[in-house]
Amino acid sequence: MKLSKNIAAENLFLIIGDALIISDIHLGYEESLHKQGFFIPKGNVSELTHIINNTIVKKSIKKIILNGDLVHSFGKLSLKERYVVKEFITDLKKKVSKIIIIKGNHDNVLEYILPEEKIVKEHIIGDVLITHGDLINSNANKKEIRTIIIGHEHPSITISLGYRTEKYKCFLKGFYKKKELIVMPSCNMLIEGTDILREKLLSPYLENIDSFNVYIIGDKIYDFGKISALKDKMSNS
Ligand SMILES: [Mn+2]
Repeated sequence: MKLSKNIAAENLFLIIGDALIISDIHLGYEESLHKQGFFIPKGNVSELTHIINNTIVKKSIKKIILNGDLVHSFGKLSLKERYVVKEFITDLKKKVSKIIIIKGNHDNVLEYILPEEKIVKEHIIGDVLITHGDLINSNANKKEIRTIIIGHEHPSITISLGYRTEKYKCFLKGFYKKKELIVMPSCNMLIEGTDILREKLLSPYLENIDSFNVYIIGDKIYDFGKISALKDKMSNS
């Protein structure tokens, strides 16, 4: 689905030309749940890799932009986690000619795990600024920038249909100052995300999101209209 003039939402990702933007992979989240004693079936990362690879082929992707929080752990990574991260990047490099890694607030030790990679704070394509979204980027206020893409927030929304309630990941589109702002979901299927109608927002790019549009990710992407309208519907039902 087209979200903006040159930006399309595809599954949990965004596409600009031949670039695929992926946000909040949180590699190692599975292991952190195991450590806490939760039983989670393995294969979450290989499933994601499969979806990414299909998208690369289907959409003729040449460049991948990882928009922050590639890893989940804030601190030291276990050998297993380090291996998962290295393998993930090595695999991607076989599929595309360029990978850009944007630093997220979880990626404190990424430079040590991937010493051969350049890890950046942002990436600009034309008039689009791509940045993780935990901090306001100095380029965000530049007049050449017309659209800002962030992750970090992991937006999702709970929809109730009769007795059934389900949480869906979503994209948000609104404004930051006078610039178009697109918020991407976490592509990690184990991370449900922040319910944007009920929970406190994290990113400094987001204050009042009532005027934002919601795009729900289900079997395809659905335009659910404005948050304010959704709130009205919920309070009347
Ligand atoms: Mn983050």
